[in-house]
Amino acid sequence: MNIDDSSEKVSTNQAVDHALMCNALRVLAADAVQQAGSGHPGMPMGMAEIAYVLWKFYLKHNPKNADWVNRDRFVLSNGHGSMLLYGLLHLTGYDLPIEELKQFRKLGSMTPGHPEVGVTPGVETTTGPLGQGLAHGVGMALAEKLLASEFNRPGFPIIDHNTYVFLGDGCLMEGISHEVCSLAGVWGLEKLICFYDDNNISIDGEVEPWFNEDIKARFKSYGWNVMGPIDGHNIDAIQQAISTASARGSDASSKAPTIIICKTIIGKGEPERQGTAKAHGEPLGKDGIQRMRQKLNWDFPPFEIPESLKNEWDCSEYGHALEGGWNNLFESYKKSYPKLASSLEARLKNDIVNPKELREVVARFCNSFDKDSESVATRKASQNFLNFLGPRFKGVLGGSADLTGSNLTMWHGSEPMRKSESGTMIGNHVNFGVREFGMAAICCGISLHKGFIPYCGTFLVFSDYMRNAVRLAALMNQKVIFVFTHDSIGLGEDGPTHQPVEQVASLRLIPNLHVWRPSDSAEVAFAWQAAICYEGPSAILLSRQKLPNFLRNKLSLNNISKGGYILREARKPDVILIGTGSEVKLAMLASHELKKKYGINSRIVSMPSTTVFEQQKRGYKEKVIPQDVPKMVIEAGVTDHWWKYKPDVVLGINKFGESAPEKEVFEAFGISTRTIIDSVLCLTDHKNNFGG
Ligand SMILES: Cc1ncc(C[n+]2csc(CCOP(=O)(O)OP(=O)(O)O)c2C)c(N)n1
Ligand SMILES: [Mg+2]
Repeated sequence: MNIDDSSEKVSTNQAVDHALMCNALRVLAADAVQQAGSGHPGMPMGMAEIAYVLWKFYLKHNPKNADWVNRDRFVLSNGHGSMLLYGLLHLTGYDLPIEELKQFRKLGSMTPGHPEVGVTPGVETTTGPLGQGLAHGVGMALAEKLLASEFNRPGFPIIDHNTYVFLGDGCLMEGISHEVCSLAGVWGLEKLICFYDDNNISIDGEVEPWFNEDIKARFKSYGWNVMGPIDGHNIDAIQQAISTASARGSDASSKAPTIIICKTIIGKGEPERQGTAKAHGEPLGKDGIQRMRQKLNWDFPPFEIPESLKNEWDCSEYGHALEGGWNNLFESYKKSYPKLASSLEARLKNDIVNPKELREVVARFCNSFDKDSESVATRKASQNFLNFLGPRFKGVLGGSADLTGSNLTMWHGSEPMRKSESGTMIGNHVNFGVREFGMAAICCGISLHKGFIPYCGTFLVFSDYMRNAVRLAALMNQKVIFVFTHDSIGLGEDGPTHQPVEQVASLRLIPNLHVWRPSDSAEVAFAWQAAICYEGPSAILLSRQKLPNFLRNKLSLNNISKGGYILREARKPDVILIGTGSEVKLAMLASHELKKKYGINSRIVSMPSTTVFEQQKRGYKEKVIPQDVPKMVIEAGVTDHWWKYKPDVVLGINKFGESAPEKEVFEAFGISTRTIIDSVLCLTDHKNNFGG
């Protein structure tokens, strides 16, 4: 093996039997899949050499402190090969005992079918949905570059790490890989180093008939540094490639991410299945396991790794020294730049927005506009709020998928994020281009890295494009704020392709995701506050059209954060009108008329977040929506979601919209004060009494 002196970590121990080291990974994976009765042995067996060289000789990490802030990030985007990662974590000394590998894919184990962040120490992100791990990697590399640009000082490369991604054919077939690799190219993320497992196989067989593009040319056109193809089983070739790639990574002027194309044989080591789709996703079987042991000359029983090999694999001491060196550097940085150091420390703990200060910002904002007079679209109210929020808190990082002027995600201090001449990154608002899915997944990666609260915008109807990334953010409990504007048929003339009807309800189906649909400026501010304080992801749904601001007393103002509250009380209500977003205005208008013309008392419940309302105490919920009073819900979307509140009427839209000006579309669908009044009259039997 050709050892590069510049690498601190490369062992000069020529006596190490590299084949044995790699086979330890291979066999662990095959045995664990065999024991589990399901799983994917092919990828770990095919990428064993690449994984070995990277983890043993290059990856900067400390197994005894998986959260060390300046560690290199490792992402297994082809997450079906989870056993490769578990093997690596176990062997290098993470808190992942062999018993856990024996429990692969079992309930409650630390080794779930696909890697899950928060379950296994050392797993940086949840992968399995192909292509998204790569996007998380891009987000992590972007976060690294932004933090380095903000906090590093001459002689103090405090934030300075690589992001390594393993990916397969499947990841590159997925459209999201195009979105995010294009961005990584223009951003010049030189510390992003990807390994493409070019094994010519996916589940359906040899990939030529469905995946035949020129990957080299594709990545060159993105502006990447493309290396290979190399023999992905040749230790020297892999080592040389990583040396070159990481040397470029430490030179900001190279300004290009790297992809190393590695020709590999899936399932290498099992002579009958290797190189075929049969190796991809099923246990090798008793015979296959035996054939593998014979072929690899591996005489040890399942889950037994010889002590000498284990010692050679262990990176604990190396990691301890590495982090120690960094700690010393950080101590002197602290002395030279105490303010920067403490702000960086807070940022990396995700202590980005102080809740008390945030409450003050919300209060100041709520005092800044004239209630009951102004008419402002909630998307504009959101921008107004960001103008209060932005200057107070660094680390809130915005962006939009080419709809900045519509989503109003920029505030007066926003600077478009750009790569500077010297290769550093400037700015705090990201132009993601028309790449909704990539944007959402990149934001998830930024959040996983730590240091920022990312928020990103597009039209609500396109939330479907990014849905699985929103789902992963929810699964991982990452604080990403999705700003979805143009939240109903109220967007008007753009018509049914752009008018969301099922999206509000369908977002509410995602566990952990807090969905907010505010009705006016105050609710917008409280939605932002809630989203920033909530540890998981939130979606804030905003109107294109102008809406009035409502008067509130202090109690109802504070109750906004409960997700649903009494906005207008009526003594002994005859009916309760429940509305969200732009439809609260209609409920208010109807309520006035019901009282004036028919003497009907109506209570208005504004429900900006059903998700959050449902988490409130039973007593509170029953007080706001008692069972024994007739109820009507008004929301310009599909109605299914609402029946669980046992309303008498749900006024909504169970078909696609129409292209016409806002007011006409609302009228055409009967989302109007007239319909509300008529329904209430029927509901309360006033129709007969009043002859209506
Ligand atoms: C988005 C998504 N679609 C489908 C799958 C199911 N799936 C898992 S692995 C795989 C094939 C991937 O091929 P490749 O990346 O080449 O993996 P290899 O067989 O080489 O290990 C598929 C379709 C998935 N995990 N994610
Ligand atoms: Mg493949």
